[in-house]
Amino acid sequence: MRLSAQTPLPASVRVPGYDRAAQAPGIVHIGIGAFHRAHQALYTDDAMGAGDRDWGIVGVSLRSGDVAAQLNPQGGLYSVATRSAAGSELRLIGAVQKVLVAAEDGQAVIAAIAAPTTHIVSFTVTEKGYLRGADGALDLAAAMGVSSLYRFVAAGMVQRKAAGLPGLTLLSCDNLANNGAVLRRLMREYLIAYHSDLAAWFDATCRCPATMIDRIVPATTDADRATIAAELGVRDEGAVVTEGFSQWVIEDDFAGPRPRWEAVGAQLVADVAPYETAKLRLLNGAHSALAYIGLGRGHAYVHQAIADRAIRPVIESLMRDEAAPTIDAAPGQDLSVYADALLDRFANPALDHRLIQIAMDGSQKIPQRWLETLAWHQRRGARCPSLLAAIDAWIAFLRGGAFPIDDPLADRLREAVAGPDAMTALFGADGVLPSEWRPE
Ligand code: CS2
Repeated sequence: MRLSAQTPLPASVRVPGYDRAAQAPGIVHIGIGAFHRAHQALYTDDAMGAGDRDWGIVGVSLRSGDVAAQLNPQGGLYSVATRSAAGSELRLIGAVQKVLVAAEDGQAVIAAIAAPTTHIVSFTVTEKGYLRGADGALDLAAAMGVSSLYRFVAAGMVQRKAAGLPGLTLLSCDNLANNGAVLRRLMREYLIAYHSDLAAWFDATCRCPATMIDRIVPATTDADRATIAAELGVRDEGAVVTEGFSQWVIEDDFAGPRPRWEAVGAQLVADVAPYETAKLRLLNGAHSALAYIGLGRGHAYVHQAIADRAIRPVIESLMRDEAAPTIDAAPGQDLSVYADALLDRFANPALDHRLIQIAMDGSQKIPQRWLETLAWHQRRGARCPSLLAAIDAWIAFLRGGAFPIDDPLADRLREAVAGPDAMTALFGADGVLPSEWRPE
């Protein structure tokens, strides 16, 4: 039997505390993977549980029909399993109403963005989904392609403007530095190239707040689905598995109404930068180092790599000695306590977070995770031995042939590491990832 609104569930499973059928869709979310389902959708579910109305989510997959096939037959319902050493907890999320596949039904996506009830379009499309070229500017050719978020958002905005509807809040929930400002700039570049008549309307009516989003959500496995089916008593093809920890810091700059996410644990602040930078350089920086160093030493999971006595001190020093000093902490933000908490989260034995999943798309992740820290220290005449060890491990990973290289720049990376000076070919002025940091 398959999960649906009609299936009886064990009393231990928490269910949505509001009338799902009575909610209008208020959010269109592009890139509805496991992360969105375990994070933003859960906060929105909580907000509706606390009394907010009409914040149903229309999920969009740009290309793959997988999530639509998982969720639509279940009326959008799915469960989130929270796992820690202390035990596991299961709850049902009702915020997602349906999932559209842009490659199959682009008109429905555009109509959802243009709907008068929609106020927010949010994104988890991963770093590469923003379609930036090597210089950081929008890759205009790619942005005309089939998996371009910009095409759909712009087409929805054309209809909104024509109908005299208000502008939108475009909410990036990806691990980019200054994700709000980056999305605003790229969206403008797209409009100026292809819909110049919309640019002024976009500037005047739309907002792109920055966010820091944090929750470790490994890809769901068949084994996870089987365990959850045993707990639920029915099959849930859309189930996600995550840790207990969750954090969401959002710049309070919206074009119109929004859910009261601050009433259910999110932090609405004036400046997200200190949180975002700390998260990218400590958490994500350590994650990528764990991935490449860990895989090189034969580990499969994050909890195994952090338990390795040859790796743990490198990760500790990467976070405490190299990344933390580069951050201007916000009042009350204690980076030493943050690093302690991260070490515990990495060690979570109940979560099998695959290193190979984190190793994906290194070219898109490494600049904001490692290179900004390296540049900061280089300007002060200092070196970062732990980050340099991580870079060596990345180069060994790219050279090794033991794992497939899943990266939009895979060919250029392979070519760069085949030569005698991989460092310069990767990071030099004409390298694959030119940065302010220069290898010495
Ligand atoms: C990870 C992130 O896959 C990765 O690159 O570093 O997905 C990480 O788990 C999240 O950002 C945690 O919030």
